[in-house]
Amino acid sequence: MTDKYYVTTPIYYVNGAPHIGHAYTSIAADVVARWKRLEGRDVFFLTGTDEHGQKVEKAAQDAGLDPQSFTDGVAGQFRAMGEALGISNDDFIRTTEPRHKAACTALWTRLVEAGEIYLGAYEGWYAIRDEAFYGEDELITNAHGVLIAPTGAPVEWVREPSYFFRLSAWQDRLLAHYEANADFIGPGARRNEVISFVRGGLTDLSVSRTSFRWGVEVPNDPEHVMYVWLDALTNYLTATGYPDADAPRAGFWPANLHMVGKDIIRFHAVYWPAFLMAAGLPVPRRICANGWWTVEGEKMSKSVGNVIEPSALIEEFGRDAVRFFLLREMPFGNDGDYSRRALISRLNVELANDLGNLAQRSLSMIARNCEGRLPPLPSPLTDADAALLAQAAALPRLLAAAIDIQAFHTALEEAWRVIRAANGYIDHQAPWALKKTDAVRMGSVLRVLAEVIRAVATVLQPFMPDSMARMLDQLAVPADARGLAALDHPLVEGSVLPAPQGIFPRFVEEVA
Ligand code: ME8
Repeated sequence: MTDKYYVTTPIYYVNGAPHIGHAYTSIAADVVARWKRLEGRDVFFLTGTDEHGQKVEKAAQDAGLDPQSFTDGVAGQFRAMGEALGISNDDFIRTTEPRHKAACTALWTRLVEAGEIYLGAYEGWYAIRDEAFYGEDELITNAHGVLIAPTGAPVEWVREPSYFFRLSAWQDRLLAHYEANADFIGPGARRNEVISFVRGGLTDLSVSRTSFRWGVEVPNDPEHVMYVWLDALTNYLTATGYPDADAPRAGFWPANLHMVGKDIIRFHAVYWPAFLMAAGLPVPRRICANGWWTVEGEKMSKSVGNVIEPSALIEEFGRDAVRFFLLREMPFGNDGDYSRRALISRLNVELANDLGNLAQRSLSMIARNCEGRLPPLPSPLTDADAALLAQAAALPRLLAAAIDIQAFHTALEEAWRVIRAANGYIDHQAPWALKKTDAVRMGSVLRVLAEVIRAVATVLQPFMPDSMARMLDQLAVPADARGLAALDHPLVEGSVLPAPQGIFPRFVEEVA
């Protein structure tokens, strides 16, 4: 198996500012990227912005700006969101970059040469908000008797010359691919949804537009710009240097994982593999869709005025608390609700009480009673020592299995099972009492705890990079010994630990 691992986020539309929905998918992909690096894989992690199409063009017009200056501004906000959240992407792609236009042109040309694209005329419904075509049978009538998309987006009748991609010809090959690759789409509910959509029959897809200009020009026919989804999906190839087979990152294709929201699974699991197969290129290994966040029970929307901006949350609670909350609160794949109360409760109970106190209690006893030096491991281990150490040693395996199916909440539950067991162990062993009766055993208990905290902090680095780095600093773990493989070796007896400092303070809500 190659040690390369390529993971992506969706590229976000620059029609408006980032919110916690965008933050969520980026954090999830970031955890995967960081986890794979801990495993020692050669990771390429891509995020970026989707800057063409009618929706962005319209947003620029509304803002009174030309599309390029408008997208420059909003792309900057997405970049800043990533930095504020600690997203460890290796590249940030913008679809208005020359490298991307070159990749789109190359892919288009290849599809034309393969006979997969032909010129025709499109007549039908289009939703600018979704940048999607809908069949009449998919539309619904709203309370005012107006036809709208199944997503609720307004639709308009479009009639224009258009190039088509022979999607209908790929139906059987797509179904065969889903059948042969059970992990291609996750979670299971989304897989079933995609399979039944494809079984329902595919029609050829309109892949160019002539009624506006803000897009990548079709080669040899500049009246047309490419359909924004063909343009957007190609970003994943662009970043590997496509079409240059000798580009430094060419070896990262096919991607291991496209992390997306459930709203865009069809584009990724149907259109994208069809384009790739038609161009004779390998398809990604897996597409995993997250559910949707509502806010205090309501759909997040600008008109309701309940949009939660990641920057405001980070400022108030800190980036690691926000990362932890979003991944812990919502079983990945399901929908979830953001509420301030739930966030504060998880922060105080799971971070401050369970994990923060465990580290603070253990490390401050080492500081006070062991001259700040790491005591020796017990020899022999008691049953309680062995049981707790074994639980901690199983963490890398358990988390790897959960993260490979993007079950982030399960990964965190596994870690918390060990944290709670360690809190039970410390209460039961009562090292503060041993101090007077058996100082050697007290040291042994604290050392077992130090090993467990180190294992927990190591596996939680992808979720909470800053605070877990501080926790590992407090255990004097060298920077080059923070990968999963380092857990095979115990900490160094006698090492001098820096003075412990609380990592997760309790959050006290100010009463007005
Ligand atoms: O769809 N809850 O961009 P986009 C959870 N440009 N996730 C959410 C969310 C919410 N309330 N709102 C948004 C596009 N997301 C295209 C993608 S990829 C080649 C092109 C997340 O700005 C979720 O991942 O509308 C969703 O798929 C993505 O943001 C959509 O971002």
